This record gives sequence, C-alpha cells and structure tokens, in this order.
Amino acid sequence: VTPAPWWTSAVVYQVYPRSFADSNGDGVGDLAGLTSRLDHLERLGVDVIWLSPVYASPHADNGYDISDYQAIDPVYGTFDDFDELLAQVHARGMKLVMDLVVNHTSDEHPWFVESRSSKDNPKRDWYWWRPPRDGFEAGQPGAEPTNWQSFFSGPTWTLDEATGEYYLHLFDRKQPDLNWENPEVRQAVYAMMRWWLDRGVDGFRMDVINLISKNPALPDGATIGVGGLGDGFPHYSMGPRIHEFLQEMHREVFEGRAGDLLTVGETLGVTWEQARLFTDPARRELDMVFQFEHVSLDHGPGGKFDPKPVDLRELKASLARWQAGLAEVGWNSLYWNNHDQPRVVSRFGDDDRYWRESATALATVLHLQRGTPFVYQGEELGMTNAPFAGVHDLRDVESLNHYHQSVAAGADPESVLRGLRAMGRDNGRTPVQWDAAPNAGFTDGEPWIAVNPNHTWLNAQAQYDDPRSVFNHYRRLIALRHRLPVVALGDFRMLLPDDPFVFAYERTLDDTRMVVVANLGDTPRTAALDGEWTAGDLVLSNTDEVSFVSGRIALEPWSAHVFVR
Ligand code: ISL
Repeated sequence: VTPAPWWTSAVVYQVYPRSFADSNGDGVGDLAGLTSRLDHLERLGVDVIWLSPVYASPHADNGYDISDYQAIDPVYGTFDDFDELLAQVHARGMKLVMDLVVNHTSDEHPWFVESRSSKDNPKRDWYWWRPPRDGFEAGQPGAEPTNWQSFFSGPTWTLDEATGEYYLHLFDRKQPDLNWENPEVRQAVYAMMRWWLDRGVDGFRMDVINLISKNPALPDGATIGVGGLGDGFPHYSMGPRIHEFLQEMHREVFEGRAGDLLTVGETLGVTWEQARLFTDPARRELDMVFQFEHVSLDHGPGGKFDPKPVDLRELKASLARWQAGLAEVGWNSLYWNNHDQPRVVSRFGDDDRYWRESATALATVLHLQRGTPFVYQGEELGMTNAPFAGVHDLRDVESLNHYHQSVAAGADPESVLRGLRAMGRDNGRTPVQWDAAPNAGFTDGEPWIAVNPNHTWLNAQAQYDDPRSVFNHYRRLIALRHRLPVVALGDFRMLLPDDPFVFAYERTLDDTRMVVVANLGDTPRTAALDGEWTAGDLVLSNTDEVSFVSGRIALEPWSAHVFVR
C-alpha cells in the first residue's frame, strides 16, 4: 500500500500579505513583517504557508492583477526579503506555497501592453480579442462580443479604442484574460512555474484555475444581470480542455520533481463529481481543490450581497456530501475563511454573546473532517467582521464596483451597504490583530484599511497564555491531526443528519473510533451518540466539563467535544 501523501495530515495557513504585518511603517504588510511573525505560525503548529500574491502589480485587485510574475512588488519588499522568508520558513520545517494567478494578468503586464499595441502584434493572440458584435459599432451599448457579466460588475469586455476591438476580462477591466488556447501562453506560464519551483518554493494555489478553458465559440449566457447582461459561467468555466491543460501542466512542471509539493486549485462552482476528476491522483492534475458549495448557501436571490441566514441542515448536508463524494477517490480541502470570504464567526457563528464558544465549535467541526484544513490569518484568533461605516471605509474592487453600479442603477445606498457589511471581502482583509496597541501592532504608520476597533481585547497577545482561547483551541486541533492517524485517514460518517442544530460525525480507522459532536446553536440540547461514551474518552472540548444525562450527552450552547476510543 502506498503511504498517504504528507499533505493528508498537514494544515495550511493563508497569509494575505498586505494585512498581515508591516515592517516599514508604510501601512501595508510586507515580507519582512511576515518573517518577523513566523514564531506565531510555528506556535500554532501549521505546516504550510499559502502566500497570496506578492508579485509586481498595480494593485487594482490587491495583487491578483500581476504585471511581472518574476518580480517582487516594492510594497512587499525585495527578492532578498523573499529569499530570507523562504529560508526561515524552511529552517522551521514549514513549506511555502505561492499563489498562481494565470487565468489573467494585469493590463500593465508587458505581454498585454504588446498584445494591445496592434492587431498583428505577435502577442495579439495571447489574450481574447474580438471585433464588435455583428451589426454594432465599436463603443455602442450591446456591441460587446458576448453578454457576459463580470464577477466585478459590468460587462466582461472593454473596448480598446486604438484597434477598435474588445478584450475579455472576467474580473476587473485591469485583469485581461490570458488565451490558454494559445500554446505559447501555456509554455510561458509553465516556464515561470518551473522558475519558482527551482527557487525552492513548495507548490502553488491556483487562482480560478477552472476558468482557463472556455468554450471557444464564446456563446451568450442566459440574461440575468443589470442592463441585460448574461450568465457566462456555463461557457467560461470547466471548458472542454480544462483537464487537458492541467495534465499538460503536470507533465511540463511537476513531473519528476520530489513528491513533497502541494497543488491546490481554486475551482469556483465545482461539483464533487468534478472535484474527483481534478484530485484523482491517477489523473495527475491537482492534489486538492477549493469548492464553494458551503460558502454559497447563504446567498439570497440577489446573489452573495443579498444574504440570507444559513440553514445548518443544509450546511451539514453539503459538507457531508463532499466527505462522501471524495471518500474513495480524490481529496478535500477544508476551509471556512480566506481573503474573499466574510469572517466565519460573524457569518455562521455568534460574534457577540457566544463569540469564543462559536469560533471554537466551528473550528472543531471543520478541522476533524477528512481533508486538509486551511486556516486564514486571524481565524485562529476568532477575528470578526468589521464595522464599515460607509463606502469610504471599503477598499475591495469587487465591493466598490458593486456599490457604484447598484447605486447608479437606483438601489438604496444603505441597503447595498448592508449586504457589503455582511458579505464584503474587506471583512477578511482588516489587519491581523497582534495586540491591544494602536493599529493592533500591525503597523506604526497609517494602515491601508482600518483596524477593527475590537482589537483592544481580540488579539494574539491576549490569547497566547489563555488555555481557553481560540488560538489555543486551533493549536490543539492541529496537534490532534498530527498525533492521531484517524483524523487524517479515518472514514467519515455523519451522525444525527436531520438534527437542525447538533453537528455530529464519527471517524473510524482500523479499531480507532473518534466522535465529534457540537451544538451549533444558542439553546442547550442533549444528543444520543452511538455507543457508550464517557467523559474518560474526551480528548478535546471547548467547555470546562462534559456531562451525560441517562446516556445522552448534555450540550451547552455552542459547545463542542471530541471523543476517541
Ligand atoms: O468569492 C467570489 C465568488 O463570488 C469572488 O469574490 C472571487 O473573486 C472569486 O472567488 C475568485 O477569487 C479569486 O480570483 C479573483 C480575486 O479577486 C480573488 O481574490 C481570488 O481569490 C480574481 O483574481
């Protein structure tokens, strides 16, 4: 039997560098700041750091718009700073995975500058250029080659006046999509990836990687959006060559390299059936993918900025579906948070009365599932959503475009703000709260985005020596995964599937059995757990004591317990 890959028992920590730690007082986090805080990550016990982009960028989308894949942006530091970080990460026995953003570049990337310079430039076909739709003049409303709506509001095509043609951008107009149909583009990306692996990085998180293969006929989508825009997702996601491209990437970049790399694809809208194809080791594509089913359950009829309360039964069913779907073939990633999601304790928990209990209960039910857990910076502290007073407090291009387009279309500004306060990506981008000092120890300068006022009590310094803190609960969960093979490799079986508030499941491996049970609500409950468990089997809990009442476990609001026998 081949041994399980190392990442089945690893935990990954995501750093969004501009909000992690600022070493030079410019108010923006940087590489030297991250290096100065590695003790925090080592104390937490994480194995891998996923570093969001630090490449040269005009920062239209905070670095997810790259203008030079082989340069460090000055705001983050220099290559010396990068090499120092990498050396220190490796010296501590951790790994560093880079963020690979190759569905699109910045419009300031030399490749695009050349491509747009003329219709017969050799790099013209490195991007998606099309003339105005038949029967339309360039610049006329509706002249866009398809009716697709961008993730960041408005059409996905922008007219280049000089050549009278439109270029495709699924995201912001400063993020033109690369044309992966062009083998020259693919070879240039693979060469860049090999260059980073040769420098010693340990793998990649691949941004919106399921969008790189589009339906080349570029058909219109069903009308959904403002101004008659259409849903292009069925036509630009999971295109006909997606697996061909990833298998080619595997051959060209990863073949023959040591097996200690990690690749994780961000695959918007993927189903578990599709995830099996991406992560089946026999197919040599990706080790794991990020799916979005569980973080879309609270999207209302108007989309993610029109949120509705999540139904816990749906959340449990969704997570159980993914556990079952990838039980035999493939591998799950496990996450609540990242730089695009609101803070889970505010979203699915209770960031007021039961803040500590709900943050630790949500962590418990996620981390002990089968899969590789990802901890997003500040999640290990229980960081919450931030109180954005108005649109001037926001920084995220997705939120700002949504606000201005919605208000221009007549929406009430305050109702648009309500959706942004609940679900906006800036919630996950406020500076990490290190201590109670001004700016939470993040910077000595003016932070690029406001620090959450609750840093006066919610901060790392206040949690390190508190055994009941969110930080120490995450530390114990990670230690459990490192210590007990049943966590990494055990089979998963959902218990009490129809209970609307109790989230319980068992993991089994050989003759070891683990039961995880949590009350994800603010009303005391009891639950009957299969088998005769006693307090003596308890290995982890977020409360001080556990009691059983005639064979049923008593569950205080937001309590979570783990038993092993
Ligand atoms: O979560 C989302 C889907 O509604 C979007 O906020 C997000 O843009 C999407 O998940 C894709 O995210 C990735 O690509 C974007 C970048 O803005 C995100 O930060 C990145 O994670 C474009 O590169």
